[in-house]
Amino acid sequence: NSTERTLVLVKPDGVRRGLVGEVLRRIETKGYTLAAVQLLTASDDLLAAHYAEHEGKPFYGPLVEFMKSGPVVAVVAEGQGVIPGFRSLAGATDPTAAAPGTIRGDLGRDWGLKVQQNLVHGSDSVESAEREIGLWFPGL
Ligand code: DAT
Ligand code: MG
Repeated sequence: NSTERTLVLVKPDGVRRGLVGEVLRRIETKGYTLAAVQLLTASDDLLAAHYAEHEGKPFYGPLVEFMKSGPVVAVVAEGQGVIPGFRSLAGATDPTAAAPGTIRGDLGRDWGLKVQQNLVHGSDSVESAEREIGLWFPGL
């Protein structure tokens, strides 16, 4: 339970809907620290590397297209247990199934919703976090 870092992305739907501040507020009020924040539109190469584990799955193409559809906010958050802790704040992958109180559960919409439009990404392990931080923040 020592201090660790995770990569959070506010996805294009979250940026378009003006929810960047709300996501950062939840990270900060939980007690995590923001170590880096950047607004950018991701390239094909960056997204291919970021989502390499999902290459070949049926949702991979739509996922990458969606992630390129507008700017995202990339965040490095720091704190005790922040990797599972942020995933717990985010809630279940499918916003229609995510519990109330979570980012996806409170803010996800269920009309016309695609699963990839689930507002946020959070790293799922120490190894993924270090790999993803290196991709989105080279040199950090
Ligand atoms: P998570 O973002 O909760 O870590 P994941 O790593 O399994 O979920 O999948 C990455 C993203 O891909 C996820 O945020 C949304 C999309 N996705 C996952 N499963 C999907 C599915 N069955 N249909 C459509 N999109 C999916
Ligand atoms: Mg994942």
